[in-house]
Amino acid sequence: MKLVYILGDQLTRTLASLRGCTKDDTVILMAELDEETSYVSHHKQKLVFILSAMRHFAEELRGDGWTVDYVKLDDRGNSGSFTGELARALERHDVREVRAVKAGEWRVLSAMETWEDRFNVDVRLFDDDRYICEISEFAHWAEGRKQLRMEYFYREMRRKTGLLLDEDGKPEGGKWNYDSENRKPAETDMFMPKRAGFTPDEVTRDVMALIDQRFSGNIGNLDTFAFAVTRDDAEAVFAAFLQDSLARFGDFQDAMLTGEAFLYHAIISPYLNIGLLDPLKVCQQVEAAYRAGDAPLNAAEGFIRQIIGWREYVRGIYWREMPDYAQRNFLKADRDLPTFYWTGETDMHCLSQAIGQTIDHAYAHHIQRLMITGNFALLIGADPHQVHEWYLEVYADAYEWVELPNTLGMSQFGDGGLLASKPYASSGSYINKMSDYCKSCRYDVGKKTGDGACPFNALYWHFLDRNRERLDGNHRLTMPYRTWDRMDHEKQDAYRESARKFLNELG
Ligand code: FAD
Ligand code: DLZ
Ligand code: SF4
Repeated sequence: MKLVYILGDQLTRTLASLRGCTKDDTVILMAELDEETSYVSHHKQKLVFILSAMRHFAEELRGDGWTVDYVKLDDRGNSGSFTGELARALERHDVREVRAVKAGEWRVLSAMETWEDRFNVDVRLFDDDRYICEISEFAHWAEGRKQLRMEYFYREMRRKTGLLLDEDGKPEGGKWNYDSENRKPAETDMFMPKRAGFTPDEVTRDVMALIDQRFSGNIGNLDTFAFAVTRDDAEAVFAAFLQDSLARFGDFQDAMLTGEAFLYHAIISPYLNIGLLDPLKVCQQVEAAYRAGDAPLNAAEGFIRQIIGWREYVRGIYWREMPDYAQRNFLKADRDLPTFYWTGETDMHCLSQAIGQTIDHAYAHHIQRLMITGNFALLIGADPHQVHEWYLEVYADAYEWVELPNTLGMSQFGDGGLLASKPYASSGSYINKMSDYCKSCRYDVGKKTGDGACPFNALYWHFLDRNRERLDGNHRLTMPYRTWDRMDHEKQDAYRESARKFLNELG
């Protein structure tokens, strides 16, 4: 018989590995594994989400008539690894062919590639065709280009999918990108849709008990768990987004507001990344909403760009640059990430908000990740590998293929500008412009140096100053370096001194 191995982020019924299989001659293997639940100290909600979604998916497959051999985390004899569980399954079943979709992570794909020799059985590994751009297609697109930029890749993906093109194949509305219209700050009296939540069923409650018992020391609260764990519920989350949030998604994409974790964001990355939602389908639904007059173009284009643009682009970069990508550290940063990243206990209100929401929901939206926690880590010179591990731990949507390029590349400039054209570094004024955080902070965002000054202000100039040799050639930093050079020496020294004092106190 055929054995189809389905990994925890492959919960899609139309997987390439299942095509051509018959239900009477196939066993599907799924396994909850120590190695996967522990390669970083995942947020408790992330663990519950994945294991509960796996258990529900196994039931869905059984309901369709498939035979599923499902190994639970606490089953006796569970070896704890993908390879170990394949070995045991080969003893249980009379298998002539093992089939699997290639893992999304380099670490696991490398293990898969040893299986044929190790087990002396035919192993067929399939490309993961749930993405819009194949890995080889990205490599072909990137080949020979002096600089890789998401915008040009994105236009190719628009042409490939036909999304938001007019009858002549030109971009809808005449422009490819409406990002400049998507930067409105939050207003405190905005009417915000409520996040769709789900009461945990028995399966989820069982997993919660298991995770509470085994991973009690991991970050996160389970009492605020509200993720969908089935395809139907994930689709309901997306339907609610289309109805309540999409129209304002564009305008307020970068906004941040105290006590509001979700604003007009979709909160669908966890579902996309494990296969409960399909990326092309959600983009087509967004286009349909635009064409029906239910959402403006800047919202629809902004949303579609994140998915067929950024999401596919970072995946392409990951597979092109691994395995050494994970070790890059262009700025030679080596400071430990402060312990408040795990507790949220800091007087910096922006950080305590972004981290507090992360602890409560295993979620923070893009600008919080990039311009609050990411920006701060970049400015203090935190070791990018530690920063990468933190993001991999704390977010329910975190898988290395998408998290690593976003963190190490986009946020920490660890790849020296391969992914992003400049470091995403900013002083407190950007945070003040896009949020209401500074209004209730102990620090004064308007004060540049000295006691009570917003730490981001001095840290920003200190970052540029200490990294000058490495960053000087970057034409997008010409202006800030010019401003720095025009400052009188006393002011420069005051910035240096303030930043040094803050960093010393940070430890
Ligand atoms: P929305 O704002 O509603 O956007 C819709 C969708 O667009 C998202 O669901 C996501 O699938 C996609 N998207 C948007 N931006 C990106 C991006 N930069 N890269 C890839 N997809 C994108 N996203 C992950 O899915 N997993 C991660 O581990 C992850 N780590 C990140 C780490 C850092 C430092 C940064 C700056 C960003 C990271 N992102 C990651 C991207 C982005 O922050 C999340 O995809 C987004 O916040 C998910 O929330 P949402 O579904 O409400 O997104
Ligand atoms: C992330 C994750 C976790 C926490 N647990 C499991 C698991 O127990 N079993 C499983 O099959 N997959 C899990 N995953 C997802 C895998 O880590 C993911 O499939 C690989 O990293 C390849 O992308
Ligand atoms: Fe953050 Fe500075 Fe604003 Fe405080 S004043 S919330 S530290 S940006």
